[in-house]
Amino acid sequence: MSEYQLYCFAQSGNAYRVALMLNLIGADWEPVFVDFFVKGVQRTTEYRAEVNEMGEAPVLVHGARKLSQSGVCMTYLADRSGKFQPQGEDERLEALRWIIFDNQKVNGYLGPYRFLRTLAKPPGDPAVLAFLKGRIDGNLAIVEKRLAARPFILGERPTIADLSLVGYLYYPPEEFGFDIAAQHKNIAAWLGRIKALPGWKHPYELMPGYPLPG
Ligand SMILES: N[C@@H](CCC(=O)N[C@@H](CS)C(=O)NCC(=O)O)C(=O)O
Repeated sequence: MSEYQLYCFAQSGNAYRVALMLNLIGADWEPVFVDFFVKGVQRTTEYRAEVNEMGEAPVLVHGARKLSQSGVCMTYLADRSGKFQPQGEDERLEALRWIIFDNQKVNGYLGPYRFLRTLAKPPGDPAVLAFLKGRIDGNLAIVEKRLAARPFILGERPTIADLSLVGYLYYPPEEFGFDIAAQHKNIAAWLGRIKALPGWKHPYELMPGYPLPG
């Protein structure tokens, strides 16, 4: 058995953060498929009792330890590997600030937007989609501005704050109905820098469950 197991599925940008980090740090890991769309395993009593009481993916398993919340999983991996780790109190707080902003307002809106637009059956209410799109545009503009002055979110080197913020950003533009990279040149360049890191893989290559069964 591999050292780490990650409960995940290909369409999950929340899980992708952790899968990508595991790959980038060269960890010995394997995915455990969460059948989110067909069986809805994350909603079962068993999953909530044995895997994650919050009913979510990702969950990172390391020996007897089970961690959820991608920000927590990445912090754990950064502390153990020394890679993508914010250095010192100021950087640690700054990374946490961007991870929370991301979870709530960047990928925290992008994930549900893409789900309601492209994956949910029936698709979401247009008024809800319009609300989310307004929030997404405003928050992507904040990230775009941040990246105008520095190559990575905290400065000169990539940290877990970057790996959090890229969560949904490599999925195909058709799934969102708009092209984030084409509309944000600093975000596009930053996505390119992260993509160039050794071990980078696309979410559909890294995690099981793509394509979805017809
Ligand atoms: N903030 C969490 C978000 C996790 C999350 O919402 N995961 C989704 C899958 S992408 C989920 O499992 N949702 C449960 C459900 O909708 O039933 C993280 O970063 O890990």
